[in-house]
Parts: sequence; C-alpha cells; structure tokens
Amino acid sequence: MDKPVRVAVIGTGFMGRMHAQAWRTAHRFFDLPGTPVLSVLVGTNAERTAAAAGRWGFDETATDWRSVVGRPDIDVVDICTPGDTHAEIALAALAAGKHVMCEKPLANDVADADRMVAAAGRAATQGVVSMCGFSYRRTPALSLARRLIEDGRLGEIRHVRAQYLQDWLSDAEAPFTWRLDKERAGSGTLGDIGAHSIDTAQWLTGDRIDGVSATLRTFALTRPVLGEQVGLGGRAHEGAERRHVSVDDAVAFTAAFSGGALGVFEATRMATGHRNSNRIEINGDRGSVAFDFRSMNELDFYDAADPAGEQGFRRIQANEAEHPYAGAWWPPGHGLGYEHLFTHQVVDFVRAVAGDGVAHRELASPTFADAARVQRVLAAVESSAARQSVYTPIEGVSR
Ligand code: SOE
Repeated sequence: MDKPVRVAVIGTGFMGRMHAQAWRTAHRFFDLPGTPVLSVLVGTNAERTAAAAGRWGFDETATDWRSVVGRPDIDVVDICTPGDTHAEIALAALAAGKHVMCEKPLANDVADADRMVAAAGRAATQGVVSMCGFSYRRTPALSLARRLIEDGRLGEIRHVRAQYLQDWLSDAEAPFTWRLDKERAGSGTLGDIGAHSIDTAQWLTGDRIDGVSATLRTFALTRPVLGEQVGLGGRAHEGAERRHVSVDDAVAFTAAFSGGALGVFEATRMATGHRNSNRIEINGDRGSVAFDFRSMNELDFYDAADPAGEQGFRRIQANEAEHPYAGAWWPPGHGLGYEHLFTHQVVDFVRAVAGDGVAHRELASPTFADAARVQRVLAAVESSAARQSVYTPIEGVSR
C-alpha cells in the first residue's frame, strides 16, 4: 500500500457523510501519492456516530475531538462541524502538526478567520497543509471557466452575476436548525451559500471584491423546534416550542471588484422550486461564461471572436478527458454529480499533503488566507446591511 494518509473526520452531518464518501473514493479513481485511511469518525452522539462509522467504513469512533486531533496515528483533521467550532478545532490540530481540511465558511467572524490564517501560516513552515472546502471550485465546468478566464478568452471582466437559490427553508414552519442560529452558524444564507458565490466569483475572476452595498432579509422570524433533526428540512409537530431565527434567510448585494467589474449577488434558501441552483455568469469584453449547477456538466461560453453570423453561446460538455478532473471518471457524456466535487477536493488535498515539493502544496486551495478574504466580504455585507444608510427609500412607498 502507498503511504497511508490517516484521516479523522469531525462531524457526522451532511458534510461529514459527504467527506467520508470522498476520502473513501478518491484513490480508487485517481493516482495519488498517498492512500486515505478512514481512521476515526468523531460525533457528539456515541450511538449514531458508531452506526455512521460502520456504514461509512471508519476504523474507530470518538465523541470528543480533543482526544483525537493530537493522536500520533492521525495525519489529517477534516472539520465538518458548525462554524462556531472551526477555529478551536483547527488551531488545536495545526498546533499538533496535523494537516487540516475545513468546511466553509472558514469561521464565524473575521477575527477567528485571521487566527486560523496565522496558525496555518506558522504550520506551513513545518510542511503542514491547510485548505478550506469551497467545493464548487472543483466542478469540471467551473474549472474550465477559470482556465478560459486565465487564458484571457473573456478579456476585461465587466460583469459578475451570481445567484445561489435553494428552497429547503421556504416553508415558514420548516424546523429550526443550527444553521438558523447566529451563535453556531455565524450568519444564515449569506455564509452558508452566499459564501460559495463570493468565493467562486473571486476565484474565477482572479480579482477581489473591494466594496459592497447589501440588504439582508429574514422572512420567518421564529421556527418550531424538532426534537431530533436529520438532514435539511422536515416538519415539526403542532404546538412544538419555537425558537427565534437570528440569521438572514436571504441576501442581495451589489459588489465592486478591484479590477473594475460590477457584481450583482443574490442568495436565498426560500426560492420555491430551486433545490440547489448555483449560477454564475461573467461577461468580459471578449466573451462570457455562464454556469448553472443544475446542469453542472455543462458550461456556456460565448466567444466574441467567432465569425459574424455564427455568434452565440455554445454549450460545452465539460466532462471529457480534456477537462479538469473529468478524465478519471466515466466515458464522455455520462456525467458527474455533487459528490464528485468533494472527491476532487480530496484528490488535490492528498497530492498536496503526500506529494513531493512545494508545487504540490499549491494544490491545497483555497488556502485559509483565500477563505479569510471571503470572510471579509461576508462581514462587509452584514455591516452594509446593518447600516442601511446605503439604502435609499423611495418616497411615498411604505412597507
Ligand atoms: C445547505 O444549504 C448546503 O448543504 C450548504 O451548506 C452547502 O455548502 C451547499 O453546497 C449545499 O447546500
């Protein structure tokens, strides 16, 4: 067996399950310099964690991450817990010399994000790798979009239009979850899915958002508490206790990019009919790209250099051997899904951790520093929305 890369996954929710699948699969499809070993699964409920570990293929379980992150037989700590625990776990793991993969958003505020960046920087001098899991970066179609933009095929970028629409909270009686608690999640839709759009936009353009003007909205101010919640959504029984929702349900903001582009962003978990529509369109003076996760295997590309009379968006099937990651999977046209993004994330992370030399380390992106840049935009959006001074009411209209 190749060099083992022994992993402790912290968290047994949607992301814990998804990451476990990725760790289990990556080396079976990609040539890797190390073989992931699902060593320990950590969850707060011993019984449920044991059941999950058995099903997902972990060797062991634990209920306290503190007993695991310093263990000499662990190489990687993979943080899949709510945001309020990211900083504490990451700092402890990095101090113990463990490579760290951390789910997005990096932290619940800029101060914690900065502490994580500093710790990751110190650890990097000892060869320790850290990375934040903005998974959509590893959609082959979006990787292709990035390549086209890097190669100058879009020219000077003028517009970024990003929408991330879900509907699992559109029923105002859908139960309360930790994702609706500011203490645990940091923010609501903004940090949960708006953060993806921000990261994707900054990464694709290679540019930074340097200012925002934002509005946040919470449509359901309280929600019923469900005793035991599994996954997203569900319904509470009548008369259930209610909890105050302390985060946003939806966000809209305009953004200025340092290179001069204008951005328009919208994110909501209350857009009925949209289970997971993650869209982005970028227009430059030489061309455009447009992506919608609902057709995640395709990228629309408009090339202004096409001959007159033949111009128009072309739809590229981005799962052929020429496209990033895609060649390791199925024959062209057979399609990839959501889970593959996480597998690609593990592929790059294992190459960074177990590969030789500095070039491999760069595969571990976004770095904590990149993710902290997203965190700064999240904070600016909240601050802009709270100030409302940027909001110009229309005379004679009242809500
Ligand atoms: C829930 O809104 C969620 O699981 C997000 O937390 C993920 O980051 C996104 O990829 C899918 O939706």
